[in-house]
Amino acid sequence: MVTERYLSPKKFAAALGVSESSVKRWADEGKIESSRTEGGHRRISRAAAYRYIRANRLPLADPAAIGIEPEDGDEPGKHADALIDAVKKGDERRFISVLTARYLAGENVATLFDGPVADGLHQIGDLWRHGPEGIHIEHRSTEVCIQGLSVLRSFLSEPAADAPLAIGCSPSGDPYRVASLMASIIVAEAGWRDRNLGADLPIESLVSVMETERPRLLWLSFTSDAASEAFLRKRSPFEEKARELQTVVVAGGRAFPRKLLKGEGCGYHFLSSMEALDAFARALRVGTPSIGTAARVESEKSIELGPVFRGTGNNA
Ligand code: B12
Repeated sequence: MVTERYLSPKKFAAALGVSESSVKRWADEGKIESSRTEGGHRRISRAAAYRYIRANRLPLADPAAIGIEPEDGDEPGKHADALIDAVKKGDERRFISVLTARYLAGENVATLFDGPVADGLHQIGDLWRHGPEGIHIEHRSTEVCIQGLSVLRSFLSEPAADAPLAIGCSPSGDPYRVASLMASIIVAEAGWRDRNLGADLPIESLVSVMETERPRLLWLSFTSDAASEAFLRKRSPFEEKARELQTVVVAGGRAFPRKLLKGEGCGYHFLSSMEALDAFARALRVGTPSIGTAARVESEKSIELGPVFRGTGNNA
C-alpha cells in the first residue's frame, strides 16, 4: 500500500509520462502546490499531486511510479462492481486502490458514496440473519469503508481557516459510523470546516458541542429504528439550542423519523443522499437564494425555510 507523503518531481513526472522539468516548472508557477526541503529540493505532497491529476483529468502513463495499482479494464460499471466486491469481501487494499483510482479519474465523490460504497454495505445487510459470521462480516466491511473513506478524506485540500463550521453524528443508541463519515467528507469537499462526531452521540453532548462550537450546519444520520424513537423522545433540548443558535439542521438515513418534519422542531431538512447533501452544502456555503428551491425540491416534506437560510446564520 502506498505510504510516502511526498513525491519528487521525478517520480510524479514518470507517473504522468512528462519531463521532470515540466513538473518543476508547474510547481514554480504554482500550478501544483509544492514545498522545498531543507536542501532546497522541490517536493509535492501526494494529496496535492492527486488533486492536480483529478482537477486536470490527467491520464497516468505509469501509475505504479507513484504506487497506484493500474485499473483493470474500463468497461462502465466495472469499477462500481470492483468497489462493491471489495466492500463485501472486506478487501481493504483493493477498496482503497479502486477508490483512489476513481478519485483521480475525477468521479463525483457523492455519487461514489451513494452508489457502489453504499451498495456494497447494503448487499451484506441481511447476512446477520444467517448467523454470527454475518455480524463480523458487517464489522469488517464497515472498517474497510472507514479506512478507505479516511484515505480519500486525506486527499482533500484543507478548508479556509475562516470557512463555516459543520458538525454531525449519529444519535445516541445508533452505532452506524459510515454515513456520518461520508457526510463529513462531502461538506469538507464543499469547502466547510468539518467535524465528524461519529456514532452514538448522547443528545446532551450534542447540545454542549453546539454551544461551544456554534456550527452553522449540523448533520444527523439515522439508521437504527430504536435510536430514532429515542431521539424523538429526547429531542427538545437539541431543537431549542438549534433555534437559539439558528443552526441549519440536515438529516438523512433509512430510519429518519418523518415526525420531525411536522410541528415546531427546528426546521429539519431531510436529504436522502450524499449527492443531495453535496448540492445543499455548496449552495448554503455561498448562501445563494437558489438553495431555497433546492432544499424545497429535495425535502418537500420539510418545514418552511427559516431566516438562517438566507445567510444570516452565525459562525460564518
Ligand atoms: C454495517 C451494519 C451494521 C454494523 C454497523 C457497524 C458500524 N459501526 O457502522 C453492526 C454490525 C454494528 C450492525 C448491527 C446491527 N444491525 Co445493522 N446493518 C449494517 C448494514 C449492513 C450497513 C449500514 C451502513 O453503514 N450502510 C451504509 C450507509 C452509507 O448507507 P445508508 O445507511 O443507506 O445511507 C445512505 C442514505 O440513507 C443517506 N444517508 C444516510 N445517513 C445520512 C445522513 C445525512 C445528513 C444525509 C444527507 C444522507 C444520509 O446517504 C447514504 C449514502 O447513500 C445495514 C444494511 C443497510 N441496508 O444499510 C444493516 C442494518 C441497518 N442493520 C440492521 C439490524 C437489524 C442490525 C442488528 C439488530 C442486527 C443484530 N441482530 O445484531 C444490530 C443492531 C445494532 C443497533 N444497536 O442498532 C437492519 C435494520 C436496523 C434497524 N431496523 O434498526 C439493517 C437495515 C439490515 C437489514 N436489512 O436487516 N449493523
